[in-house]
Parts: sequence; C-alpha cells; structure tokens
Amino acid sequence: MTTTTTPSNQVIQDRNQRVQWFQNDRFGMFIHWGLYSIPARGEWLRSSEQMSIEDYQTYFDEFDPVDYNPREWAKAAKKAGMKYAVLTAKHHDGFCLFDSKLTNYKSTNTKAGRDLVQEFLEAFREEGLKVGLYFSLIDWHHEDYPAYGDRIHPMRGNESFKRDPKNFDRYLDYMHGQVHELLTGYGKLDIMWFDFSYDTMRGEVWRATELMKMIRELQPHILIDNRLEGSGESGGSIYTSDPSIYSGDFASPEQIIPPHGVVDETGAPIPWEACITLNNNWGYAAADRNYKSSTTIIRKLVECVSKNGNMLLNVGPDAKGVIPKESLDVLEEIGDWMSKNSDSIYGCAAADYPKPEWGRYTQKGNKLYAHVFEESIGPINLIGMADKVKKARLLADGYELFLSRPWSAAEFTEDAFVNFARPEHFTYPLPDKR
Ligand code: JFZ
Repeated sequence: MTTTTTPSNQVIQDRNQRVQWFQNDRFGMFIHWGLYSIPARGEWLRSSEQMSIEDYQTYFDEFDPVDYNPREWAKAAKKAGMKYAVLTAKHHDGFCLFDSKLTNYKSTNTKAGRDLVQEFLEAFREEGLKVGLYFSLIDWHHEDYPAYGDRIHPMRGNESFKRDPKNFDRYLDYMHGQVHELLTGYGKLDIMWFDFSYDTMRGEVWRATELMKMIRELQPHILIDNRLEGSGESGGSIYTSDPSIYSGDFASPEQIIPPHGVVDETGAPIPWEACITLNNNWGYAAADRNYKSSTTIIRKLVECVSKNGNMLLNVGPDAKGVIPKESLDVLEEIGDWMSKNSDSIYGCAAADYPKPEWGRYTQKGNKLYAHVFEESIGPINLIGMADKVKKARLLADGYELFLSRPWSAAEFTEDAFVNFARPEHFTYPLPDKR
C-alpha cells in the first residue's frame, strides 16, 4: 500500500517527528552572552545607543571572561530541570563566540583566546543536556549587511538593502558559510535558533530555501525555529497548514505565552516555545533588578505545558562569564520544585479537560496533573470528573488525597472534589467516600 502525501503534509510530518524529544523535554535554558555583557546594559546597546563601530570595539579589546566555566552553567541548568540549552553563538553585534574562519571578529582573537561555543557544547553534552545555538541573521558588524555603519537601525535595514542588493548577497555567503561551519565543526547540534526576520527581510531574502537544504543535508534532525520567516511576533507560514521548508519546526513567541497555545487555521497544534527573560533583559543588565519569582516562572512553565508549549528561560552571564546570583537563586528554587514535580512537566501536554478555575491541568496518558495556583477554601473541584478519577495523590510526596462528590446536589453533578487537607487537619470525621 502506498500513501501519498502532499509536500506540505510531508513538511509537517517530518517536523512532528523531529520535535518529539523537544515536546517531551519542555524546559530549556537560553543564554545571551557576548561583548555586550561588558557594559551591562543589555544586548541591543550598540543599536539603541547608536554606538559607532569604534566605540563598540573597546569591548572586543577588553573581553576577558576569566570565570567562564560552562560546566557550572550546565550544572545549574540541569539542577533546575532544564533538558536543553541554547547559547548565542553570534548575536546582532556580529561577534562570534566560536572560531569562525570567515571573520576576525571572534572570541579566539580576544583575551579569551578560546572557542567558547565548543566549550559550551562539551559541558552541556556532558551533563546530558541537548544543545542548541542561537545565530543572528542580522549582523551590525559585517560591512555588507544593510545596516552597517555607525548609525544602526536594523529594523529599517531594508532601505539600504534596496540600494545595494549585490553586497547583501556577499553578506549572505558569509552568513551561510558560518552556519555551515557550525553544522560541520561541532558535532551533532539539536537546535539552530535563527533570529530574526523583519519588514521585507525574511524568507528568501535570506536565501532561506538554499540555507535549509544545506542544513537538512548536514543535520537532518536539527530543530529550526521559525524566525527565518518570522520574528518574536506571530508571523510566517508555520502558522498555517501549508508551511514551507524554512517555516521552522517550532514557533517562538517572545515574552508572551499565547492565550490558546498555537494552532493552525485547521486547529492542528503547532509546536512552540516561549522564550522568557528572568528580569527584563536578555543580555546582562546590571541595573535591572526586576527579577521574576520562582513561583511565577514555575506557574508560567506549567501554563506553557498546559497549552502544548515549551519554555526557554533566559540567563545573561556577566562579563566574566558568571550567571547573576539572582538568576541562580531562582533556578535553584525551580529545581527544588522540579525535583518533586517534574513528572507533571516532562512528556506532558494539554489536558483533555478545560482549564480549571483554580489553576492548570497538564496530562500524560491517563494521568491528569492538577496544578493548584490559588489557595482554596476546602476541596478543589474537578469539574466533570466524578466517574473518571480513580485516585488522587499529591505528586510531591504521594499522599493519597480524599476524593469525594460534592456534598450538595450530589445526585445531579458530574463533578468530583479533591481535598488537600490531611486527616490531622480535620476536627471532625471525614464523610464517607462515595
Ligand atoms: C530578538 C533579539 O533582538 C533580542 O536581542 C533577543 O535575542 C530575543 C530573543 O530575540 O528579539 C526580538 C525579535 C523580534 C522583534 C523584537 C525583538 N520584533 O520583531 O519586533
């Protein structure tokens, strides 16, 4: 028997195969680190402060991450329950943390004198984590990139692109060449995280089909985000039932968790990963003390999974290569929770039941995980589950919870109650189990 599939269905089928580990693992670490970590004002400063290439050069001359020890990063990630990590091999400033043969603007030519990407990959693989690299499509340092110069407006780069498309093609050769280097010189990579498309700078403007054919030939299993075609906002044909070869394997909502998850126009779920900062910046920003609490992050991770999504949680190591203590503290608290509750995250997805009023559900097979976000008075209500719940237990310690039907109008309701109170909390005998 032969089955025929339209090319677009084949794209979706291949994608759904590739993302299986990703949708099982659910939680990863994003790492924004580069020259911008020195001034400690975030990774966009060269553009937002309109710095000249000469002014920015001082950071290259200074770069000396004496405390760079990616094993510690990897240990922190693993302890937090993260299963993969994505490092900025090159951000918009064009500085390469790897030993590219195509530029001198790289870590090996700084005081660091090392291939920092290689060390990152080794360290994280050693801890058993999957590894990905962020690679900027935008390059403020390359002379053939449309926004080259001392007044950088990358969001308006296409204006000058229109003036000189020939040079831009030379940039694309360079950019494709670096992707080739990363895919051939560093072993098996699990994710390539391109960033980002804007205005008319998207899709085939990057020679995306050519790029993807090379990528799929070199590393067929690697996951690609959707930003060769889109950005942090929803955009690109990944959001349709007819994606192209460069639409990506997952959508990448940025600093937002989509209210209904991500689906195409037919309602079919699309793999997605929300990338979220711990404070308000991606790159190290010393003055930014606005850290989210571990409770917030855990609930947001649960929310992602409850909507079939992943979370890529960012850290921004400082100039020396150290993850800020505030971030490490949050990671550790997340890890405490994950060490007892990760069964409700790994391998889980959206539940077959609507969102409960007191929190979220995640589900794995016939196990429903009830994440209770709010203090309730008395038992929580499991709407419509009177005949479905056989047992209810606390995930953290296995304590078997008291399951009952609502005491009022019990004959008419499909609902069940789960009481979190333990026997010692009761001052009266529990009613009979129904
Ligand atoms: C991009 C980067 O610019 C940023 O520095 C960081 O790396 C983040 C993860 O990705 O952020 C974006 C991407 C797209 C838009 C804005 C910020 N956009 O389309 O407006």
